[in-house]
Amino acid sequence: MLFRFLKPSDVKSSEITPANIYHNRREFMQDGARIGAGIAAVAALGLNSPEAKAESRVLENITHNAAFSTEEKKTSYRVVSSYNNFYEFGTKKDDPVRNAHSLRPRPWTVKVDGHVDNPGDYDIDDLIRPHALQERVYRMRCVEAWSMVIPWVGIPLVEIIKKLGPTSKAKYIQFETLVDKKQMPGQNRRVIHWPYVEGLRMDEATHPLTMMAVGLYGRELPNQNGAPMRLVVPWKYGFKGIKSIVRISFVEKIPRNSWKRLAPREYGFYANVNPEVDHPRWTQANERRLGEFRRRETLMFNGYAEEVAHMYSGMNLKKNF
Ligand SMILES: Nc1nc2c(c(=O)[nH]1)N[C@H]1C(S)=C(S)[C@@H](COP(=O)(O)O)O[C@H]1N2
Ligand SMILES: [Mo]
Repeated sequence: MLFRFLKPSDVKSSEITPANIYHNRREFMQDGARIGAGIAAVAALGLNSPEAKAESRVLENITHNAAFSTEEKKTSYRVVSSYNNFYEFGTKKDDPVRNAHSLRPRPWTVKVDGHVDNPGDYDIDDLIRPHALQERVYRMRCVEAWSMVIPWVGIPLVEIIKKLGPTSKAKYIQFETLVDKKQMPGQNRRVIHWPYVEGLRMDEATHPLTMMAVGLYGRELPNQNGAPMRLVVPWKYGFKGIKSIVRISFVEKIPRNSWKRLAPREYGFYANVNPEVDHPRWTQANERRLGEFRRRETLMFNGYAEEVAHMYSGMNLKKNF
């Protein structure tokens, strides 16, 4: 039993099962039996820290969107919240869960600028609250060839875009993460250029699958998953899903996203999941779903080809990787 740190008596079932939506208790609390040893060790380490035990707040009035959800087995909450990439808190997978307690997700202001009718400084609650929260279970695929299935809570990004009103000059949307060395100690090291920057072409940003997430498993986002709001684009590699967003800019030119800026031969702007285009240092043809042993074949556009392939027709995806 690898998860001996978390005893069932530590958490009452009424606290871990969101009252408003159904989640299988086994998915939420799944023990280490089916999880590979390395991952289990990381997850156990994470859960042994006090902050990992403090569950985030339950979100009210969430509608489960079955039409946009996979029915594949969800990755357990403990793995989703303890095996993370979030370089602002360190470069190891278990750094974010151990260090992200210093992030303060409220109050939280988002600056909106560029080619847009309604620029300004928005309180996160004014951006999100007018819209109905949805739960969508998405397959997520990291560029490092591991994958998860995550029940996100959020709103379609297009709802925010409609409210902000981009002008015809806006061809791309660009996002930035908070820069604050006190809250994000990993920013004391220049492992990547701060702020973390990501972006989407406007048709990708307004695609109905693209979400601004504020929660997972029926609760507010744990800090290590990008509280209080982060992007979710399920047909792209995970690095497009920028966390803890403080700025949204509507721009004419293609954004200079962080990973492409750091290593342009290895990471592109589009970052569409594509089993036919390998990373220079490893294959992208298959992946390890966290919690499973046998590797899976990676699907074109992470299995969302029917919904998104039309946006890239006529584009050379080997060149535009
Ligand atoms: N600001 C910021 N956003 C980020 C990252 C990061 O280091 N900093 N890592 C990205 C990568 S590589 C991945 S795979 C996903 C991981 O999201 P998760 O930890 O919620 O699963 O976040 C992405 N968003
Ligand atoms: Mo990633």
